[in-house]
Amino acid sequence: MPVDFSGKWVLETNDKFEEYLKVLNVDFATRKIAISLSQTKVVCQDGDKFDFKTLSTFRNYELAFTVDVEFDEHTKGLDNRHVKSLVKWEGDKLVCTQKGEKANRGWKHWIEGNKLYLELTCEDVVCLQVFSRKE
Ligand code: YOG
Repeated sequence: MPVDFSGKWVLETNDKFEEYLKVLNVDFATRKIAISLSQTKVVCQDGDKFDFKTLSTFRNYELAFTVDVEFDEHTKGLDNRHVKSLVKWEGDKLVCTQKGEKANRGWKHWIEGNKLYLELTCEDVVCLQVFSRKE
């Protein structure tokens, strides 16, 4: 059975998120709000087609893509940059590289047990978010 990320996931732990925001040049006030937020990930997967919604009371972010197809991503409402993104499978991990102004930027998603993991990387900073299934 191939992996299926579909579902509603709620953030449980968020290690080094503020460091990640800092390296993206997110200002102090926004960082303080962002680190206090509960985040929900709503994922719809249809084979290699994905729709990710990251929801919070402060801002929402939506990203739709197909694996192995490069696309232009505007991180609107986040750090507001334009990057060229490409998502690939590495085994059962979904690995995104975000080419642009910031070096070594990207993310990885995987599932282990009943948890969804998200590793967010920029330059030398790695943030680890762990989500558990909602309802
Ligand atoms: O997810 O790219 O799941 O798109 C936010 C990190 C915070 C306010 C999470 C709002 C970027 C602004 C999305 C939080 C932080 C902070 C809820 C990460 C930058 C500025 C939207 C992401 C991928 C993988 C799918």
